[in-house]
Amino acid sequence: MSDEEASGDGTYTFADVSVVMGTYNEAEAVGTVLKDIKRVTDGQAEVVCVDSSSDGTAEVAREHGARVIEQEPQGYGVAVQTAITTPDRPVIVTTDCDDTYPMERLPDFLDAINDGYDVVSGDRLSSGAETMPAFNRFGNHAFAWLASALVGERLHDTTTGMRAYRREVIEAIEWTENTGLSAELLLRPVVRGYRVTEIPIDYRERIGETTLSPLSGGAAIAKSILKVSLAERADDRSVERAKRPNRAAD
Ligand SMILES: Nc1nc2c(ncn2[C@@H]2O[C@H](COP(=O)(O)OP(=O)(O)O)[C@@H](O)[C@H]2O)c(=O)[nH]1
Ligand SMILES: [Mg+2]
Repeated sequence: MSDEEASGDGTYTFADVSVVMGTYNEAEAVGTVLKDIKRVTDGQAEVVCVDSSSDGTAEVAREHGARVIEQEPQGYGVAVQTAITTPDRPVIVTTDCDDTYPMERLPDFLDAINDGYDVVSGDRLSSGAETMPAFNRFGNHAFAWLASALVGERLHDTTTGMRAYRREVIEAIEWTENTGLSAELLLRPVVRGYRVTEIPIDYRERIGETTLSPLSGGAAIAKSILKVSLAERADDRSVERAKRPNRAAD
């Protein structure tokens, strides 16, 4: 039996899953999130927190059995890049540590991976996301429209924090973005032809204060979407060109 097939029949269980997150002064929320993960996965999922807090989040996370990696605060994407590249389990789930994402849906994410998807993205916007501040909701819809137009595929929520990935996808791609990492983690696999699906999820009100500024954060995300989509499209075209037989006129 290989490591990749812990249940013996090629179907992943929560023993094959790492749930990972960046944590930045989330002491109020971290206990709730980690308890939910433990309950829903029967304590089988590994939890990795990349922590930059000064409010005791790391201690609470350790008390709840998480593996904690301490890091200077350098932004969302720096923490999440460390978080997704740390586990050696075959399925990696990202989430925020603010109690906004429904951990009770973890089984649905795992089911979609077991159905053959490489990336399963939790779409907050299709169900309304009424708990999201209106400015953010508007911005997130706009990002999804922009990204959809650029990659030529309808995507509903490009900035969600809750996704499941096969580890091969994480390892095959070089990740470059910080605030825009969430969009990058969806767009590069889409353009490269990985099997990507979105599943609608509910989104709860945050416990504690947001760490991201909507204005400067929003500008950084828009820039990442443009940069990543255009770079991927250019690569896509050069692959197409390389596949074409040589012609004398070229
Ligand atoms: N380690 C670390 N985590 C971060 C940093 N910035 C944001 N996070 C975490 O990343 C997640 C997303 O940030 P959040 O404030 O929820 O952004 P929002 O969902 O857009 O409001 C949260 O769990 C934060 O604690 C950082 O600089 N370092
Ligand atoms: Mg959040």
